[in-house]
Amino acid sequence: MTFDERLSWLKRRHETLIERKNEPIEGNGIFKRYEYPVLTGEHTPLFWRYDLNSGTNHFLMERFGIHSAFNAGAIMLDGKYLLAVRVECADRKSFFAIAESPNGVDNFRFWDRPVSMPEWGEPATNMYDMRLVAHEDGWIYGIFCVERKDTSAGPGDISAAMATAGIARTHDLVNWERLPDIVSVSQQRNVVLHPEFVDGKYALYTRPQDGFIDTGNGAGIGWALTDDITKAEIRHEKIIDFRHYHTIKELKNGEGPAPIKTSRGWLHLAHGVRGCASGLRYVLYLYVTSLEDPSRVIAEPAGFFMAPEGDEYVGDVMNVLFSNGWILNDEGQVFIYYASCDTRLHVAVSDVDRLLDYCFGTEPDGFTVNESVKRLNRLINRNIETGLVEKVNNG
Ligand code: M1P
Repeated sequence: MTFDERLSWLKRRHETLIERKNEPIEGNGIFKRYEYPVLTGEHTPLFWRYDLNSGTNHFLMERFGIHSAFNAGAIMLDGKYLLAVRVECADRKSFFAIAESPNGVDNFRFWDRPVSMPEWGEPATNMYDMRLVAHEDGWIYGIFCVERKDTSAGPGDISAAMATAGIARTHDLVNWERLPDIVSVSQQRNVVLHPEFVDGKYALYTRPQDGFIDTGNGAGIGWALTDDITKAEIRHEKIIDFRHYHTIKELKNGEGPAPIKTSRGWLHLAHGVRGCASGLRYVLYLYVTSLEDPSRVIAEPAGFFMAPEGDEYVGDVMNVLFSNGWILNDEGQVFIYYASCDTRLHVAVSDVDRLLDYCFGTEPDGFTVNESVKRLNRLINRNIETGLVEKVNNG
């Protein structure tokens, strides 16, 4: 292929990928997955990856490797579905880039430039998993994990790292004002800002962890209030959603996007992690907290809401679903942006009524096998008593 032929081929392939229509797949009645991922590394603009000048790149080869696009914060602005995507380069660093779509399920196109996030303190080695929140104070906040080398580790330990919650605010997702990293005695990842003031303070969902990977004594998703977001501190942290033995969140859990306010409570999406022979398994779950006290859990259905399926099992970090973004549109539809295996981003669509019905209509975990069987029998009994089992069996 000549340079020009190859360029046309690349352009055609890229446009076909971006304009590909995405169709819903009928499922469990709680949400609908979509046929294709909404974003992958290949969705990034060609001019990010290729030097398009035949004089300096006569093979038209990639000059900047982009590997994946996943874990995205999400927000609706001016009728557009916007994602603050974690884009990972071939060099393992990830940066944020905004992608927009007119309908939330396909045609996601990256803005021309990645986010230039101002530094605060020691430059970050890596940044990821931004939670976008339109706060009632009028700003849009992004809270994200800032990873830096742990310089206190021994000389041979080159993997030791520290996780801190970075925070920045914006009105347009282009110009960002970086605020001081959130002060906390423990390391923090998966920190999320509650969209409203609580007792006149900013409220944060936290995830205390003793180490960079292990949560150690960190017992679950925490809650902390802070007076001033321009120098936010996690001082008194109470755990609101606990890890628990032999559940989907035995090893760790973490808040997903900021919760959605509904008539029956704050609707939360989170991830739970357990260990198994093949490593860690990340799944998504929902819970609801009280409108009067957003730190009080009032519903938590047993088990996972979403777990990897089919191709979603495979990728850089196997057996992982992770979400840090969802969008509620004016019609009450909820667009859940979830990533599989730290590799690509998907969407599942549901609505508030359905998600609440799932949360309040699904019994909680009883923590023993007998309780699970009793729960199943209660459902079977209801179906038998209403004559519906016979009806279904006899067509
Ligand atoms: O690799 C799976 C996920 O691991 C981390 O999440 P957590 O802190 O809850 O373990 C994050 O690095 C996340 O980005 C990643 O998807």
